[in-house]
Amino acid sequence: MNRLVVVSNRTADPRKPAAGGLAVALRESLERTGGVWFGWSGKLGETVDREAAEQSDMRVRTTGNVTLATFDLTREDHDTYYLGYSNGVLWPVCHYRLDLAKFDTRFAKGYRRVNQLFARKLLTLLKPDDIIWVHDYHLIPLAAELRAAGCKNRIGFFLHIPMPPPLIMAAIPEHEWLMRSLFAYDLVGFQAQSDVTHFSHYVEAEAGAVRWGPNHLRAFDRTLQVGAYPIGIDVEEFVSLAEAQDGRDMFARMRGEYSRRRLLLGVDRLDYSKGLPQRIHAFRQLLERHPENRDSATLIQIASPSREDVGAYDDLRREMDSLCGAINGDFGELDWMPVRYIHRNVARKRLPGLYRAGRVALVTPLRDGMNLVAKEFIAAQDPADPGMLVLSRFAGAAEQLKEALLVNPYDTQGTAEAIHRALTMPLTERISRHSALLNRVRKQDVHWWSETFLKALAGTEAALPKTS
Ligand code: ADQ
Repeated sequence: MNRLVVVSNRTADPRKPAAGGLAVALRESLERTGGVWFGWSGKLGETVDREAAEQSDMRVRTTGNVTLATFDLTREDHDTYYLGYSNGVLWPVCHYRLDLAKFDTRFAKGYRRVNQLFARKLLTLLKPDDIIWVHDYHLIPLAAELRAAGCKNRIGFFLHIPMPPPLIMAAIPEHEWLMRSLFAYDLVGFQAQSDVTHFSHYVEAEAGAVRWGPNHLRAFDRTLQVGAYPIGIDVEEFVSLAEAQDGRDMFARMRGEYSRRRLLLGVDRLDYSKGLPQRIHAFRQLLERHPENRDSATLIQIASPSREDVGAYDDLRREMDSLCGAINGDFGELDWMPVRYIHRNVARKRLPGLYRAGRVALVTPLRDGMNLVAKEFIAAQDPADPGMLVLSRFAGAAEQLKEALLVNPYDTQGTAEAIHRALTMPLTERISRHSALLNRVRKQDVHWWSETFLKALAGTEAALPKTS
């Protein structure tokens, strides 16, 4: 059995409860194959001397059957590769926010340099028949760097964020290099079919790629397998969290506190891609257009702090403070505040209980690779009296979750009407929509996701069309 080597910007100990869905998904394959998870430690090395930093040892820790290997970055590498290029160029552009992108050749250089560093360090750990799975936008050129150093292993890549349409991608000065780099992988997975389409259109238009059977593209003298592998959640883990003491306590507290009112929920990282100001505007319209919801509906918006050292996030924080303050000032009563805005993280064990107390979830990003909150909300509901999901059509999850109320978050009035419909939806309709949604969330869970991707990666050569 080939050993699995996972590479991502940050690693997580898969045995720790707070490790999150990705770690849970990969745990099984890592344990089964005695695998390695390799990435940045999250720490900045003391030294300012890059050469010394490069030679500094990796931290390699093996627990059970799984090895975690991490290394530190220098401050400059962190500022250019992580803050500058990954989160200041790729994140905004992939979320269609060219206005927020900061194109700077220093960032591009740092991004390439750190990918080369990842490659050099990773090569010291690799065995010839390891299967390598690289994650996300921080590491697009990693396989190309590995190949340049002679690596022949099978390498797959999964992009957790959206692939933008060709003309948006083309705004990145290094777009051609980035997209060409993807052809060094054997399999490239995206969240949604629309991402696959954008990528195919890009390489067809910009690189003269030809389609090679249903799942292959040929360009730059290589044949690449591509596909949509929508990431899911660990439904069983989520249900057991909902049933555990913390989950039940949270549910009882919320139901007690809001017994007279219907609860609307928003749970996000405070990120401009999540459409938070637009959501507050839509909720305001709801109160204006349907005053019967005043005093009877409360929106709890949790927005966990995120990337606070990237400038665009400061503006968003200020905007949210001001919008929530204004709506509470204009509509609030002595015993009712329309919005409870909480700029903090909520412990993972409390989320299911909170979701279950919600009558409506507002998952309305302007653009999102997938959005796992939508799936977590569905998994946490009581099937006999489920809450309703209002979901942006621009979230990757919308391709799968058709029975949610799909909205265009830029359309404030339309979103307000959908929220009203969700709040007033009859029980029978809620039950039938929820049961269809839950089926799909269960079937295509996070285990399905990792197994399907890894199976396709293992079979990439056999899957090559005969004509190639
Ligand atoms: P994120 O943009 O971080 O991830 P998302 O999928 O919404 O987005 O959430 C990831 C996890 O964070 C979920 O498990 C959720 O419960 C948790 N979370 C979010 N807000 C929280 C809060 N305020 N408090 C506590 N926990 C919170 C990227 C892409 C997504 C894609 C994921 C996985 O942007 O589109 O779904 O990766 O591929």
